[in-house]
Amino acid sequence: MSSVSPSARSGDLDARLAQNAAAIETLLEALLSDIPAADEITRPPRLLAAMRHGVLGGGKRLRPFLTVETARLLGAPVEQARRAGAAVELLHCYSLVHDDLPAMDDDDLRRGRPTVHKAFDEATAILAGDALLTLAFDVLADEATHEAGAVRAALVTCLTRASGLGGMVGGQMLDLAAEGRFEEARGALPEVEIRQLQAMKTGALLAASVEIGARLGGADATALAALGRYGRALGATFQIADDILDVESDAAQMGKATAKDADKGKGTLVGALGLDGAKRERDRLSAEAVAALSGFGAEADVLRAAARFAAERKS
Ligand code: GRG
Repeated sequence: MSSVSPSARSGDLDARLAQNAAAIETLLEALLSDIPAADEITRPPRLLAAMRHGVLGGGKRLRPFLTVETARLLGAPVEQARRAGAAVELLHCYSLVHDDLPAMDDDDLRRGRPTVHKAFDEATAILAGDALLTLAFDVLADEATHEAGAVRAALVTCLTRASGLGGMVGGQMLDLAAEGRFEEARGALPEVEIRQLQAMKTGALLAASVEIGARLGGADATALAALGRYGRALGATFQIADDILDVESDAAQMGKATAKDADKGKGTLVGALGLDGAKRERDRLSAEAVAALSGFGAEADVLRAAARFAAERKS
């Protein structure tokens, strides 16, 4: 099995993102083929088509990029790193499919295309999300992702904790509550609660993308702690950049509706800190992510560049 080249540098971040995205696309395509996996009975064509619509042909693939590049830093085999990255991307795509549903954000556009419930129907979109979620754990639990059962179990636990009750799904629940869905609107959330909500809803999965790469590469406790700090700061950077883009960008640029947060009275750090304050905080968090990597050499430059990309991204 080949290792990912340790010679990558940050200057070519765009090229590295594109190269990683292409490799992940090929793998996702294979995982979503119409040939049933061992022990599956059949793959219903409409469900599979909806899953493929929700996953293939779009997205920055930032999460698998983080997994693969963190694993590369620690010398893990690239085939294993890509499988783990694909699992995270499948889970991310499930969250987008469900987030777009009428009962959630009710969006018609995602990645510049009709959302899954628009292209198919609501029941199919719910099931497509469910099946993407379970497929993500199927991929992590497979021996092809790592030969050691204990490592595979650690990857599964990491993704579960990041994406479930006390992570992304919990964060989504807090977000819906902040919109005043379940009680009378209660005014703007305090900044500390906004930060916690965002750490759960968006930050946890980005941090887990890094941690999964680190665990796959056999990181020791010191490296795990540093990469944990990096992942959490990068996740917070990414979300505050999203809040800023929601205000400053348009739907054509983002491939999804914008200006929705303020419309719904959602608590965002732009609301709490003002636009200029939010930009300063975004840049501070991005610098914090870079600083967390001080114990690594030039081979971590691509991760440093990813933290800057999270702050500076335009879509
Ligand atoms: C419905 C369980 C459930 C969870 C929803 C992820 C999420 C939680 C909602 C998405 C809403 C949203 C726009 C959050 C802001 C940050 C974010 C996750 C943006 C989308 O991620 P990108 O920019 O998307 O990486 P691509 O399309 O590039 O993969």
